[in-house]
Amino acid sequence: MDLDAVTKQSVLHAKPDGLTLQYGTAGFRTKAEHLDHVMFRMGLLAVLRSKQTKSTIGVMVTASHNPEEDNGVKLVDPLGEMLAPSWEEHATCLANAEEQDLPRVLVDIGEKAAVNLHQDAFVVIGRDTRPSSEKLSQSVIDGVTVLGGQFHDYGLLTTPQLHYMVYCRNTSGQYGKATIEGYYQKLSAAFVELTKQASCSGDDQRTLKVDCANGIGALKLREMKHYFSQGLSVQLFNDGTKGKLNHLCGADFVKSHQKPPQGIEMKSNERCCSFDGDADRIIYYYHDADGQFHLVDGDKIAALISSFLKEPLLEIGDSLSLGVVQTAYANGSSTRYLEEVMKVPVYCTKTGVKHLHHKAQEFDIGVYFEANGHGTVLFSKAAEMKIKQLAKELEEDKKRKAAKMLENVIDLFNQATGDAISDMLVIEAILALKGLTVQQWDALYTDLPNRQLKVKVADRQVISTTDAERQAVKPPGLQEAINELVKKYRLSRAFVRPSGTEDIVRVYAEADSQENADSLAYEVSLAVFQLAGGIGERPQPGF
Ligand code: NG1
Ligand code: ZN
Repeated sequence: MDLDAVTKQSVLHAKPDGLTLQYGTAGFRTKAEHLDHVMFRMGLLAVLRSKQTKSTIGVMVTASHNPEEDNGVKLVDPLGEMLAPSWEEHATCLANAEEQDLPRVLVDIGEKAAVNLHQDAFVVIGRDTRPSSEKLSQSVIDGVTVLGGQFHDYGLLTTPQLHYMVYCRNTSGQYGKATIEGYYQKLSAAFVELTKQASCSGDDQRTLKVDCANGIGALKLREMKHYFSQGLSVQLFNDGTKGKLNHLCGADFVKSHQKPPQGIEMKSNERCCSFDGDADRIIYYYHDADGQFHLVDGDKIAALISSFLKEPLLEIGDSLSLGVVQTAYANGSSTRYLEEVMKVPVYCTKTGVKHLHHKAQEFDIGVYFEANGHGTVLFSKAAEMKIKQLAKELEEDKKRKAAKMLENVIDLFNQATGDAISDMLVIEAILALKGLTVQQWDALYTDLPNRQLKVKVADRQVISTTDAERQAVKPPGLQEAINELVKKYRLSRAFVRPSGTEDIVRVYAEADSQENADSLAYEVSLAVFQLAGGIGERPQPGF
């Protein structure tokens, strides 16, 4: 390591005094103007990680569903996964090191992680459409270069596309070609193949309105739609030509406000969906004939997909294990439906896809979705090989067809991470194959009314949780207070946890009616405010 060069370059990406940031569930995230030094240093770290793993590492510059003024950065590990936990710590140390300590911290990480500094390093970089992203990704490149790493800058990409590139490069192209055309071709071919078996349904069913959150999803979907146009026609809204990123639109807005985004024309019973700002989340919704809005969220996506998968799995007669992974935010009705009606095992992990992804790897087929629409289906290598073999060998026509269908499903899901585009194509294929309308899909079960709120506190780390974040163990008295409040309502549940991406505490409540879910959420917010050091205005009732 040429530490002198690092020191010299680092001055050009100086850390503001006193600023400390934490590598959270989605990397670093804050106002864009505070991130230049973090980007440079993540370039440095990516080189070390690449040398240590002897693999290509990804760096994505995005703040996902957060406001346009924010930005963020996260590293992508060799198989498309989130960065390993011990390296998250290295990332936090490196980002917070004062200028003069930077060389020492770098050497320290190198030693602790036993990095062979003579190894070559290769880093791939992607960014979203935020005005700040181009300059910030240049800072990443400066960091990579000063440590002698090689890089490829993909420029504008969705987050899942960058994960895909990393995965392709580290599996010698076996998973797919590490180019944007490679991504379009792989997914579109699987989609077209899968939907071939659908009996032709009316035109109506094969059009989808997509709210792109004024983000990168619009650019990429516009390029990609020609590849699958024979199977599906998508109409793009909030495509970034006028509105602001994630402002009054996008998956996060729709899910948390439980209402349609601005800028989309919805006719009754028309199927619509929203991506978030970096296109790794997708949420569906529609207006019924009475003008009532219905949200079809990540939980219902998981329900649709797992019920779809059960049939061909049964048909091929091979006992491959299927499991669904959720978080505490999963609607209680969805968990009940999956366990009691679908009879699939359901597991709950902490919030953040890395936890879900990890758990899902324990199954032959692991379906994981956060309620907010981030998720995918993972097939173990063994399951994939078995299915591919059966698709070739099986004599009986029906069985072979089932295996072939599963084979296409494997190719259609982004195996590296949750991906709005890939998930959208899977969902559209299932609806077409099953001849289902969005209303029929929605009717699988009825969501319990729920409400999510945010509370500002002086230090959100005063709250600590257990049982996959469903119980608060600190501060004293908080869980007892929540238990008492929950008892007042029917079919109720509530929990609180410090956000991993924002400086707030999140409150979740569900109950038998919207009114009750709202008042339970409000009462729990008050308890948090009082017992966990609330700051600013006290929570107010009503929404
Ligand atoms: P935090 O801020 O830790 O709640 C949010 C989402 C997560 C995940 C991350 C990363 C909720 C309640 N939380 O995390 O599910 O998507 O952002 O983007 O939706
Ligand atoms: Zn996102």
